[in-house]
Amino acid sequence: MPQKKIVIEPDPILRKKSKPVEKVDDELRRLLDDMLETMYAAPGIGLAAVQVGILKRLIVIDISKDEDKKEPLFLINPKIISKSQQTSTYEEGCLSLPGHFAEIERPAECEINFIDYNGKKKEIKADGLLSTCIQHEVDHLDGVLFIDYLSKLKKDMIIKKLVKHKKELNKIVL
Ligand code: K2U
Ligand code: ZN
Repeated sequence: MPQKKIVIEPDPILRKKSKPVEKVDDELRRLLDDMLETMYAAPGIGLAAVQVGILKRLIVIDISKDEDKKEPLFLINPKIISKSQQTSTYEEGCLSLPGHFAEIERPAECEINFIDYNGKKKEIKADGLLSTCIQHEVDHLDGVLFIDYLSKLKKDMIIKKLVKHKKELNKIVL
């Protein structure tokens, strides 16, 4: 399955709201498989469809550390239905903001409902890194990036560096 190109910030598509999926069929499963392959190759532990330029409410996640014991999660039309009062802080990164990391505080636990790879409705509770990753990815589906939780100064500095990074990349490609 072909890996897909990851959209790098700043890019207007990363600020758009993704649309719900109407039908879970083989074509959608092929897209989910391509997203998962793209995520593993990056490497990353999560990826939202908008990060490969597709405005559908689709997320793939795999926080398993063991290369041989992959445990992918496919989230179709995920909806966060509850978040804990208690918070936790993780150093977050993002494949669309390569090389930038920041400590981000989020609700420690969350509960989501979604449709799975086979079209079945599911509901799970998450804590730890999985909870953080789910919230990070659902943010993507609503056009929100982790840098939006930083001070304007820090956010503008990261975007300025990414603009320079993209110019350098374009020089190499052209
Ligand atoms: O949106 C993304 O690019 C997914 C992030 C996943 C992530 C979300 C929250 C906290 C940490 C990571 C990418 O996988 S970033 C790459 C990465 C991988 C492992 C740990 C930290 C960052
Ligand atoms: Zn991200």
